[in-house]
Amino acid sequence: MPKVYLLDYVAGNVRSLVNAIERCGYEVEWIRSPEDVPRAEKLILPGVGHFGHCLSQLSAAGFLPAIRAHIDAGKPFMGICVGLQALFSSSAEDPDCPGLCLIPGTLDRFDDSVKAVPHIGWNNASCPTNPTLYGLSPDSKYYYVHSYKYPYTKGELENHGWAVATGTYGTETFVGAVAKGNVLATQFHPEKSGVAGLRVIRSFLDGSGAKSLSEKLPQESTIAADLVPRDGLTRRVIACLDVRTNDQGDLVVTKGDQYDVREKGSDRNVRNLGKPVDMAKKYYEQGADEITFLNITSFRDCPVADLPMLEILRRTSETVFVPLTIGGGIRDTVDVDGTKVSALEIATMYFKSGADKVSIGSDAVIAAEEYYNAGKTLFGNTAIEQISKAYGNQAVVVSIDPKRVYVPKQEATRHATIKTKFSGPKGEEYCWYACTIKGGRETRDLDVVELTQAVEAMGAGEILLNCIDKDGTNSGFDLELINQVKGAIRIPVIASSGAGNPGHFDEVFRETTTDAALGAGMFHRGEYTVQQVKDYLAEKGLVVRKFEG
Ligand code: 1PR
Repeated sequence: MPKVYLLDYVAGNVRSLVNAIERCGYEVEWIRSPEDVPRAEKLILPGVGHFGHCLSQLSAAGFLPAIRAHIDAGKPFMGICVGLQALFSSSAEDPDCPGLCLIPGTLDRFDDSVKAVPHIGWNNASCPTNPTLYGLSPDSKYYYVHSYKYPYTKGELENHGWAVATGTYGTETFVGAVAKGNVLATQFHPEKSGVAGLRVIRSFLDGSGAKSLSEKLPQESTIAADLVPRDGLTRRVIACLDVRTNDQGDLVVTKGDQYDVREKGSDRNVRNLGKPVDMAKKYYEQGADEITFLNITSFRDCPVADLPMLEILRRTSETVFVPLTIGGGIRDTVDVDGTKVSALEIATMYFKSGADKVSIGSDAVIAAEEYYNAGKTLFGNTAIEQISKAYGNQAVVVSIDPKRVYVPKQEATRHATIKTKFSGPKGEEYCWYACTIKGGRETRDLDVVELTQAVEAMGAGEILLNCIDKDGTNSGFDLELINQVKGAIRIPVIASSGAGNPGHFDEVFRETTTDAALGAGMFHRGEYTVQQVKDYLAEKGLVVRKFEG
């Protein structure tokens, strides 16, 4: 098998990249010290997390001169995400830390005054001077997850010989990929961009991308006047699999009604809807933009390193090339032999097994309570802070399980209330949403506004917003809840709970500013496919990613 060399400089999630490279027929060899760089013919620099963290690790380990020498020697080089950002001179994310300075310019942060940041989801990488650059296609979408970007100015990079592909988020057009000579760099994650992304990796590995580039140098005159892609970020549709062991000891996908996952009959068996790995693959093939696994019971009767979800992730990430999130049990814990295991160590195991994001539930509620008790002080020791520092904010999702609490008037509670269209059992016109822990078993005196603002301050990158009242009811999302949370924070929100048909997805995207929507039961029961939901949204004029088989 031909080889490609991957630079190993920081703990990051590179498992999916390795899987994608192997899928393209290449073998990965790791470069662990600068002395090894010269033996690499093709070198990939995966970038995870924070610009300063990444560049200072590279610099401290002595990699920067070796990377420069590799590029100067004309050998193939590919940078991904922060690996693209590293090519620039600097970033506002860490102004004191210099980049490789191959491209003069400073990255800045997306404006979050009117849109969620990080920019998470599927967007364009369109190159008007060379539409099929490295296998890119103007009709395909690519998976991005980043808060900092290089703003695109027509002709600026092209005048220095770079071919540039762009995406547009809100009114901001940014550099999605650059290529020149032996160098390709993508802001998006090709390894998480389905078949469209695999095409880019393959064209780098087999050299066809660089060849087509040298045949077609960018000309400023050929840059289309209307560079802004027609549609930009798509509406994300996520399939969620709640996983637990059933009474026979098998790991199954289940689904509750308002979190009760047992059958209604007298035997009260855990509802078994299928096998996790098979179902994840099925949803990927139906066009799901992401897959979320929630381990809804702890598997604490086995050593942490043998957690069954690790194996599920390993197997899923071999065939599913969209982002994978894993939740459940991510907190400091004690292993069966008495060893303390931190939430960061558990997250690391999940990332190494193929997860792209971890989702934290109960532990986030406890951390938020402590944050308020300490007068909104951050100590840097929570799971959210530690994991987001090591892997970047985008890797940390907070999953919330709220329940409605009705009150007759706003003054009846200290919590953030809304006036609801659906009055309570005693005709109450107001409600607030109480956070729960342990899968809804325990309700806390903390509302969703308090929780989401606290975890945003700690460094969470996204909110998975469930709703116990709506879960499994097929009656549509709780639009009031979603609007309240969206009004409170800047990070993206995934609406969850209640989806029963494609119309509910259309409704939540139109009546709220949610960034993504998630369904479970309607997919598991085979009532609708993800593809049907997306077709419906497209018919209604919403932009979705089409699955490329
Ligand atoms: O607290 O960090 O260990 O995390 C536990 C995780 O497990 C949390 O994310 C919590 O939401 C989840 N969880 C715990 N118990 C249950 C349960 O159902 N008994 N599932 C549970 C939560 C909710 C959604 C569901 C949507 C959509 N499931 O993920 O998929 O509500 O369903 P629908 O479209 O069929 O309505 P920790």
